[in-house]
Amino acid sequence: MREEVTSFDFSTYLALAKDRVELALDASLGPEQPEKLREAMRYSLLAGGKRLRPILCLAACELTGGDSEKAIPTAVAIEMIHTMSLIHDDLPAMDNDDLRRGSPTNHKVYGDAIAILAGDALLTRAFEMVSLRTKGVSAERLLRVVGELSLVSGAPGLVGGQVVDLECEGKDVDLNTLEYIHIHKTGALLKASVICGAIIGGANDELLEALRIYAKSIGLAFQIIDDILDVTSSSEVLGKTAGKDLIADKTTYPKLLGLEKSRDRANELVQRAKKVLNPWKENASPLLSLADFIISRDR
Ligand code: GRG
Repeated sequence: MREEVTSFDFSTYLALAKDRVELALDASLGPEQPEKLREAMRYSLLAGGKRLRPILCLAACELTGGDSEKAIPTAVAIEMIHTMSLIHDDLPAMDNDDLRRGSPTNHKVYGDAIAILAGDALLTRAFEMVSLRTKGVSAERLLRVVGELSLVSGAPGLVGGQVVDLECEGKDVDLNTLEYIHIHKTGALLKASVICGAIIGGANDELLEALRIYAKSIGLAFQIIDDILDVTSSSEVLGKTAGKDLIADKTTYPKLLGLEKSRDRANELVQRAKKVLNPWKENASPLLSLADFIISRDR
């Protein structure tokens, strides 16, 4: 008898998932008025990007055996929160950058005031996506998702991480503080992406706990690689200004540990993330490959 060989084709999975997310993002913005606000929201939301967070959300929902179509509005919401955080992060009062996703930053095109308001509108639209535009998911699960997204967006998540990051510029920062910044500023939304997808799919407590460890580990690994790419890559490849951490005098993993040890740390975290999903490995190929992608990516 011939043994059936099933291998998971990650690049096809990634390309299909990305197309699915792009279509949903495009459909998510209606005829917002005034026109300028609508343009500014679309400009950044549809500017490309890896779409890693919504893809993680859909993959986590699939792992639970849930219908990932029901997680699409949440996946879009998460990309909206991510995009608004990039718009605000690039403002002159924050990181002051003029290149994002290979194009001029939102405020460079629309001005600071509209960029701030486009970010605000994307953030609030995210909560509309989950609460009003999701079909076939219980109110109890949606409320849990709204709770996760509220926490991750605010002081206990991105905002808190950003404040500590800004306060630490030009100062000596130890590894604990650096991890605090990374976990809040970057890791939290990656983690919420996985957890929200799993909640929509109906994950039990055991799987949710494993996914929390998986997501926390890949979230930190993601930012370590981001720090490394800032030093080793170019603005053309990254689509954002390379070497920015050095210019802004920020503490990074490579600065504290060196490149090799930073890579080792990211590798360890990804191995840990994959190990915790062992009991579900039959159905976890997308999440396992996404963990590998996070450290092998070049942008
Ligand atoms: C959410 C209310 C609210 C406020 C935002 C400005 C701010 C507060 C936080 C900054 C968060 C930030 C920009 C963190 C950096 C995260 C990061 C590494 C972004 C790059 O992610 P990629 O590589 O980008 O996934 P693409 O373009 O591929 O989506």
